[in-house]
Amino acid sequence: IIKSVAVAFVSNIRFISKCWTQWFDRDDPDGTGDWESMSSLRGSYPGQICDSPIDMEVTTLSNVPAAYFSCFVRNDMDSGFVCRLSDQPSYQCHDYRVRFRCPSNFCQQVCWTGWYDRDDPSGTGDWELLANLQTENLGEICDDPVHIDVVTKNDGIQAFRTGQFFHRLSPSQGFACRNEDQVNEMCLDYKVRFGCPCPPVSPLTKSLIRAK
Ligand SMILES: [Ca+2]
Ligand SMILES: [Ca+2]
Repeated sequence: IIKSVAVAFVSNIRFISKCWTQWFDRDDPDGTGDWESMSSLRGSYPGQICDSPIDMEVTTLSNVPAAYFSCFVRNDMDSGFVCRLSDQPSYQCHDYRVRFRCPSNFCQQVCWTGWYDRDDPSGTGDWELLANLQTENLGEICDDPVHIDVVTKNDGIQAFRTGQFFHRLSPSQGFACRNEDQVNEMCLDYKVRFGCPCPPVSPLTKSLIRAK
């Protein structure tokens, strides 16, 4: 009986998705707390979290599970994670990070393009729209990207960490920063890349990979 239970356990394990997102740490615990809520994460990392996560993991940046602590106003897969200073006896939160387990098809076959920087913010802003990039780089970017990554050109800082306001930021439209939307009326110079579904691997390529 023990053996059959063990076999059932092992065979179930195979069906548990290993598709974890990267760790997300979009906020620091200053201000009112550490806000890693689902809505803000989806805004900061468009396309990088599946629509219906099946698990969530929260740890401090030094890898201590959040379960070791308590008093979180949000801590579930629908809302994400929020630690409010005002809920803590010490009026302090650790700096937490969050990742999600997604259905396995979410992880399969995403291929990133190279980086693109077609514009400088000297005119009306920094325009890195998908349609322009597709036209100017024929055949290099798929029709319907599923992810977008935007960082500053010089320092590689994630766009959302700069504090600037963006006119467009999505895998389907690309990126645009308008100077008129900024406090100092000047966008930084950004570069973008897109995550596309990978082309299918032919049977010949598969057998070559296996032979290596
Ligand atoms: Ca954090
Ligand atoms: Ca640019």
